[in-house]
Amino acid sequence: MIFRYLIATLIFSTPLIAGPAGYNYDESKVPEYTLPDPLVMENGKKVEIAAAWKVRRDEILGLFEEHVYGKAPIGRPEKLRFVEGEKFDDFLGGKATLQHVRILLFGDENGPHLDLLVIAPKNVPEGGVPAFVALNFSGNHSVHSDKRIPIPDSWMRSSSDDKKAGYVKDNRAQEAGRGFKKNRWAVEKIIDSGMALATFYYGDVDPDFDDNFENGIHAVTGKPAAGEWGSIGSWAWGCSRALDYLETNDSVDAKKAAVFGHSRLGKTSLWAGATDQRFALSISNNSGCGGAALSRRHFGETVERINTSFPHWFCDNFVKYNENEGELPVDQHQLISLIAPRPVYIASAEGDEWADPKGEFLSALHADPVYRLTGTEGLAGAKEHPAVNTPVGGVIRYHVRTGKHDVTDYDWEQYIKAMKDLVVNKKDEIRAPGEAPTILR
Ligand code: GTR
Repeated sequence: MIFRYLIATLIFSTPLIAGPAGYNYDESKVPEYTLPDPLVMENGKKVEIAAAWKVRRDEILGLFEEHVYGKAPIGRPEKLRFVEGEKFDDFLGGKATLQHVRILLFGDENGPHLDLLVIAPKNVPEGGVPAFVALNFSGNHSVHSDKRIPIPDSWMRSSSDDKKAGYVKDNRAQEAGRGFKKNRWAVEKIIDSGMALATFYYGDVDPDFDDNFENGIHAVTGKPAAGEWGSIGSWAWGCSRALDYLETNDSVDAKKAAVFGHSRLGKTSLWAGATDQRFALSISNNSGCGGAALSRRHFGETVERINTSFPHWFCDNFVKYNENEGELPVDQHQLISLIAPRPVYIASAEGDEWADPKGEFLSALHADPVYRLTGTEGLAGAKEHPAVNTPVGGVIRYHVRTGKHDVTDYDWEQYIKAMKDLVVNKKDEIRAPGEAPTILR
């Protein structure tokens, strides 16, 4: 009896932390740190007017390229070509269309390609509807069980559960995986809100394993130099190619496109929003270390751990900051600042300590001065990490929801609302402060 009591006490008194042991999950153990000021130039000069932000922005962008994500060695390939499949108009009981589009990255049918699944409302107004450009982890066919969605032929990573369930076999997606991630995709809510979803499998651009950059897009562009893109940089580049296509699609208003990703793909969506200013909104869901979370806080995942577990994600120079975050010339609040003054949404989950929810909020808070300087209301006065399920902010929005590392309907409801407020109705529209040019978007 006493023994049972002891066991129960042990189980229930040990905090349930979602993350590997041996890392810091204790707020009191966060080291003292000083963040680089996004509004102070490398030469020490303060950026005081919005017009000067562009110069500082270029500087910060260069630092992220050189030290964190790596510079993309190519932009839009000259021979980029789109092959549109049939557009079915009976999707979701006839209220939506479904179309498969192959983006031939270098125009060659046998060369690298990215398959985009475009789901749009059937009746679209002149000029098209706003769209979520979203990276997916497990293939377009995993997003919805419709049999017409092609199964990817690219290399696919798989968990032991995915293998057991037969979703992935020998690193190839299988028919059995049709729709197996649909709980993460609020397809019907998106359509009912008059918006489109354009999604692609990130592994089409670059396979997510340490292959010494021999496959995917790196096989074409060559082994990256120390300051050139890793996989995250290439996935973000893929988001831009998806947007290139959407600019040609009549159902979509490509000027109202949000880039969305979860976890490692949330790191990617922030980098995509930073590097491609055509994105009207950038959404990072539970992106954590190397995404929205401040590296210097040393809470949950660390730079050393991420570079060790995933050596292919960032550029080689990033390794210099393993256990050495204080020397980083930037921190992740400056990644958010690169998106200013365009809207950004950062979302955390309470049970996702590994991603450091508070550190994700603090990035938003420390990017706020840039959003204000560039004429927006930024976080709209929010100063403290908010209570769960209480979204805060203006053009910078943030929420921490209950639950674990995941994408839920609650998250999508907030993103759809942000899209309506910030992209469609421009409710939090940029005001014109004294000397600022009206719009820097
Ligand atoms: C984890 C990694 C995180 C996060 C996550 C994911 O293993 O440590 O940074 O990116 O994977 O992408 O699912």
